[in-house]
Amino acid sequence: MLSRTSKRGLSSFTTALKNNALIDIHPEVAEALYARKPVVALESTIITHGMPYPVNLETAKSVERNVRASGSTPATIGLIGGRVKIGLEPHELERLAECKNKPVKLSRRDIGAAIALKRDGGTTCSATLVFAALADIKVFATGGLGGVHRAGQNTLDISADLPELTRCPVALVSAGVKSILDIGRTLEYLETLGVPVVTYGQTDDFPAFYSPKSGFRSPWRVDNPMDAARIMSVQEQLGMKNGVLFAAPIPEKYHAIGETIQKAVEIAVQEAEENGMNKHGKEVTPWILKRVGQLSGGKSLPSNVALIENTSLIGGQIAASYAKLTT
Ligand code: PSU
Ligand code: MN
Repeated sequence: MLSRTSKRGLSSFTTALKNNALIDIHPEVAEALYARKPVVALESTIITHGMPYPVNLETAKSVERNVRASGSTPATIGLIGGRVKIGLEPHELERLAECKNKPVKLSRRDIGAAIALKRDGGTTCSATLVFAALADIKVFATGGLGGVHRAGQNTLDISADLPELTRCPVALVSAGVKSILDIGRTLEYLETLGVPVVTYGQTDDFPAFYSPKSGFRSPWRVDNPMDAARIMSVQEQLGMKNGVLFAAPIPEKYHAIGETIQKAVEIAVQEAEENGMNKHGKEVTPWILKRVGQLSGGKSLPSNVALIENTSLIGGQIAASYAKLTT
């Protein structure tokens, strides 16, 4: 892993990135990293597979704006024609959002093949964590982390996002995990992996994406960006290689509608089981998300947008606090 912790590390880090045959780091992002300014990674599966066009494009732009508003530099990560992009140009963001070149959904296992075969791709949380860690980006904001699917103890459908958090020293800010998943088992599995789970806000509950409460308690809670940054800094000082999950509940305005959406979630999950959708690997999550959108009469989309706008703001604040703490 490249590190910017020493002067020597700093120069070898930028040289290695500049000379990397596979990765294009956006000049604005490279400059911020070199100057040790705060940077927030953003994923792109939510653009290619998580939301319909053009809401996906508008949301990708608004989360970048929120990161900037909090004093950090956004780095949306994705694959364009087999090149890893850390920071996307507007035309690249559009290309992914319009799905012009049939972008694939990329988790860690897909990275080598998709680059070799020159594909476009949306990076899931797992692949985004891989590239954020490579570039020494400390914070990553998204909507929902993947998790253990319902009946995952039988199907073994457990998102690659979870083990990735053991390998990448990155703070992932999400609105928890979706109630399409088995939230209790997801938290158990994160405990087994040794990944800290911290609710960000005024509650002990672990949030459930569309709603602020899952009924499961988070082991830890912070309510300001500096405390979050301190947790990251302690782990770094101890040489720990794992990340942290900060779970920020959806804004209050969307709490009531969360209950309606939950009914759509239950129906969608049931349908997925009945038609065997729950056995089709990486298509499961996009299929259920789309179905929840249809069943809720489009009500789930504004909630999805709002919660990621919220996590991007918080992610930007945590990154800014971390930079203050460590420079
Ligand atoms: N949650 C959302 N929208 C999404 C995803 C999760 O609300 O688009 C994406 C994220 O990129 C996450 C991935 O990493 O789904 C998890 O997919 P799977 O369950 O196949 O691991
Ligand atoms: Mn899966």
